[in-house]
Amino acid sequence: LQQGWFTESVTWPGAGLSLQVEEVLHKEKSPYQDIMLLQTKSFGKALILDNIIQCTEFDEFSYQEMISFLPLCSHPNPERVLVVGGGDGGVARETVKHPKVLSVDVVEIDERVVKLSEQYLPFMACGFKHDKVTLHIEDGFEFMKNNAQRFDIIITDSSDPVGPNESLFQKTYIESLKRSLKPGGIICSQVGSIWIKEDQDTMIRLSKDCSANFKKVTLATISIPSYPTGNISFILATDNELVNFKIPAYSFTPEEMNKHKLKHYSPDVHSASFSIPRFARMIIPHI
Ligand code: AAT
Repeated sequence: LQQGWFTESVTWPGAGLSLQVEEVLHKEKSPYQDIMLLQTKSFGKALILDNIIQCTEFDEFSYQEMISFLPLCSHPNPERVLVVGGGDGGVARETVKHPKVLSVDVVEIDERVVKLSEQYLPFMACGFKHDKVTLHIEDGFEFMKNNAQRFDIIITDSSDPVGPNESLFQKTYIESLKRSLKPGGIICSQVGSIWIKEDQDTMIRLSKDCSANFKKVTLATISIPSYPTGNISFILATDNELVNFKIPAYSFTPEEMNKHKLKHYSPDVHSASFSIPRFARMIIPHI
């Protein structure tokens, strides 16, 4: 921490994203990663793992709502949901809002992320309290090996491909996602920013691996100020040819959106997020 600022730069070569820090609330080294909780000046509380911002109180809703409802609302009957990562509870909190969801299994590798989120980020960790949610402290990859053909939706809410999560971005990972899906299921994984060369390379590789395993593969992109470049993108894939990602199979009514306090996702934002700038379309084939 230099002069009261935290800078994330590992994920954005040659540039940095800085947040002004009022207080370091907690700092520790877990068996998996360095964990830091910060009280920032304008983004509220922030969770940092291995010097990478995972979420901030100010804008986490954007990421959590979109990574959840893009796949859920593209599926005609998303009853069984698996979340790989997501130890802060934010994706659990969102996914249970979909009326067809019966169960959500969250598989987080690092128990300390869960415990510290319960302590410092209760507005997200509240997701774990819901009856439909089951938390497993385990490697997502290992969990899927023992759970074939079980899920309608698998959301990879994982850290970036550095450190313990590198395996989540490999070909064998896509194959195991496919094995754990029920017929017609949908996967959705965060893949970083369309503006960052290293992330583009991940997207190129993953879109190719997804195309080898699924009939339909596409990319969605959203804006979020606390991730590098203010952008994060998701790869979605399915074997269900009836799925048209751009047109939600289930549209929340305005009443439902108010009831669930949705702040970013709506049926029209769903459709718009699949409109990708030309430069990215040209770089990333198969989407
Ligand atoms: N919703 C917050 C955003 C995240 S959290 C990523 C979580 O994935 C972390 O809690 C991490 O401990 C967990 N994780 C990493 N590897 C595994 C694994 N193999 N199995 C299960 N959980 C894992 C993502 C932030 C995106 C950052 C964008 N720059």
